[in-house]
Amino acid sequence: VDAPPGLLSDVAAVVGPAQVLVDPALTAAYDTDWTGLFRGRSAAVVRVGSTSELSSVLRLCGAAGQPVVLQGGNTGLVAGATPRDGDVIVSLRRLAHLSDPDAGGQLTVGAGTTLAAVQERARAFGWEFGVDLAARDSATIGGMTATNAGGVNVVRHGSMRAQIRGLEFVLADGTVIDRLNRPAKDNTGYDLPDQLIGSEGTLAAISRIRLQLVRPPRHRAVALIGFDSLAAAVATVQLARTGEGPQLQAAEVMFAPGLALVCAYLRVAAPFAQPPQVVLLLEFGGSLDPLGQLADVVAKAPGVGDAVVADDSAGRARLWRYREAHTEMLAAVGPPVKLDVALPAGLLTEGITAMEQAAHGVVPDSQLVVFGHLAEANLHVNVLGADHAREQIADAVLRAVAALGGSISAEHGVGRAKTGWLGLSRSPAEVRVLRGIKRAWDPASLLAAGVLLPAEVSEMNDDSH
Ligand code: 2HG
Ligand code: ZN
Repeated sequence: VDAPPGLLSDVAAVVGPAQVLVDPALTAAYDTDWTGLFRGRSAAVVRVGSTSELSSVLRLCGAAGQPVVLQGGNTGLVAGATPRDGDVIVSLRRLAHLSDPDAGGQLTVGAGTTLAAVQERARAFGWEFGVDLAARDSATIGGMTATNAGGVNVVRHGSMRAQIRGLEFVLADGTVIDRLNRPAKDNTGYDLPDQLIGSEGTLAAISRIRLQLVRPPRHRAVALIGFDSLAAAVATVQLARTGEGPQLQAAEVMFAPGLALVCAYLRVAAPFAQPPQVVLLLEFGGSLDPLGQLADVVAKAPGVGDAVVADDSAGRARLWRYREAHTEMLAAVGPPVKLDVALPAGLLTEGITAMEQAAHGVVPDSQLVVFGHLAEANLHVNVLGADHAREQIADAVLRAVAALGGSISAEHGVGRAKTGWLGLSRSPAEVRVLRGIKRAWDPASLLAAGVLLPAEVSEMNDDSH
């Protein structure tokens, strides 16, 4: 599918011909999602270099009725930034300028700034960014804002939403709205930046973000703790959250099968001689050395098998690697069916059993690799060995989660991959409101068409597809 005649040359006149890619060899990396499972043939990739270029490009596309997909680091896991055939991809990666933090720890960054660049700048000024995740070298702050990314420190600092003080954004018709430096208090109606956080590129293009940094803890310690039941690990997280003194920074869970695959993939020794069923990674940080606190938690926790602790940075990184390498490992041995669910806090064990039964009901010898953010009961469920039944596996597992009152997407978003199941987490009344919001922002429905909201015809029965 080609773009309307003349559109690409008009766009090239704005951004420069070198920033308009049409050669499939060059567009392939933008056309394909991170998992390699989703692909569209874009009409062009347009790499904008400033807010005003972004505005002009959206104005030209809008006037030509050209559908647009916004893309940052292309590390998303639900194909929210993947084009349909004929879409124009507007890449925001060149919007990568960032300011130094001010005395209060706020800084303004372009949407294309990577998470790693923000972390580095923050550190250089004695600050830290409150969100961290494994894709830090490629994931951009714009994409993380558009998806309200979570990551491993949500238990301490919240998700992206909690770090954002203001946004500059561009409407589908090219209008620029600057809500970057708004007053600390401002109750003058609907909060537009807040509506864009988690909108997955369907409402407007986020061009700049005002972030609030946090103070880093002076000392950190990480422990891997082995348990024979998930319930014991959950009880330990409760214990770890309640103490005074050093704060819980992360509480990540892994299970024996995933950990074994990670060790084989990384060619490293297992952390424990006797592999426990459940492994909890706890990180504490504080102005005082948290080792004592960690030892205390381990001593008081129920059903602890074994534990390893590190407080030097190399040792901490070594323990984190077991957890962070899960996604890479899965991509290498998969690609798996990727699901990202949240369960009601009290139903974790039951939820895992229900998800296993659901998957095995479709493909009896499929393998579930489960890990995730235990404090939020957010489990990443990656199903291997089910290539021929991806949709059916996803359907069965997500229905099992919804039946328990869980969310079908805890942090990765809905994208194109999960639209068919939106009705499992959102009522028809809610979906009607979401559609109204979409129409208000993007009346011609040119931004990320087919992302987040299922096709209009299914509105009558949003929980079936
Ligand atoms: C993580 O927590 C990410 O590492 C990715 O959300 C999870 O690969 C996944 O399923
Ligand atoms: Zn995650």
